[in-house]
Amino acid sequence: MSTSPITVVDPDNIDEQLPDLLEEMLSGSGAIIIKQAFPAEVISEARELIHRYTAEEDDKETHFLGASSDQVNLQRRVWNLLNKGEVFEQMVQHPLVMKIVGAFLGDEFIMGSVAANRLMPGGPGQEPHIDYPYWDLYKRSSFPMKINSSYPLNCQATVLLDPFTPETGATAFLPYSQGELIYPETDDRERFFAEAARMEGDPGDCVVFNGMCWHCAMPNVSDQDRTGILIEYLPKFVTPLEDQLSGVSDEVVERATPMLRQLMAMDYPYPKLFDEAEAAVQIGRDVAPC
Ligand SMILES: O=C(O)CCC(=O)C(=O)O
Ligand SMILES: [Fe+2]
Repeated sequence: MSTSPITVVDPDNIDEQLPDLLEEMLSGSGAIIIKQAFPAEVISEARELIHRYTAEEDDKETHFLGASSDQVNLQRRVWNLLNKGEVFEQMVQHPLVMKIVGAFLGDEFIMGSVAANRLMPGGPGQEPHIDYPYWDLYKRSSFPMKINSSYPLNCQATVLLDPFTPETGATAFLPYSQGELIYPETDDRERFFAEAARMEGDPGDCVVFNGMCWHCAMPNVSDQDRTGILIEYLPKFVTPLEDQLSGVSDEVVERATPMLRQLMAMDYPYPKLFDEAEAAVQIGRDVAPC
């Protein structure tokens, strides 16, 4: 019997299971998994592209590696994936993930970032952390008073391109830690590493989790790669992390589905120059929906 605390999504029973999945992410272990969300061809195409980009591109900005900044070449990032292969346009719109995230963050949710994290053999782990928009919550005074975990402003999806095992550096997370909404202190790390569970899985699996949950990539002590596609979903009103509107080519924009347009926040109107807008009533309960 598996001892993994991660609830497995049942695609055939999603409507009935959805309330439990949402509760699990908000107040339970913090993570759920869709087994074999993507077929082998999709995974191998994505993997080839990430290998090509990590070979061709210079080292990129990364984060949570303060203690190992001399090893960024062993934890390689590829950013702005919407512009780096049609396969990623499909990957960010998985119907089951859209359904879960839409219920978790509100159905006009957007995507803040889609990037790869390729952990090479010997690559270092990260510091335990929480994700954007909470990722610098250690600067507590820069956040609103009484900010708390009662509703989510982030939902992460990690698509596994390689086996995620304790040896390859499967993401570690501390079940239930999302409840407090605290950026882990240095003193919390010992407890974190002693009690953390791992997001283990096979290529093609997709782990969906609450970014308020303490987590981190772990050292890759194996002799194989460990690449994950990290997708960050946000409610409609949170500023995206990556500037997709500038970073994505016209070609991608032109073929974007309505879902992809929503994810890229293309039709989100704010900030807006109201002085230049049509003199019409746009907002209010009595305005007919457009
Ligand atoms: O690659 C991983 O295992 C996790 C990466 C992560 O949590 C992050 O970069 O925010
Ligand atoms: Fe993270």
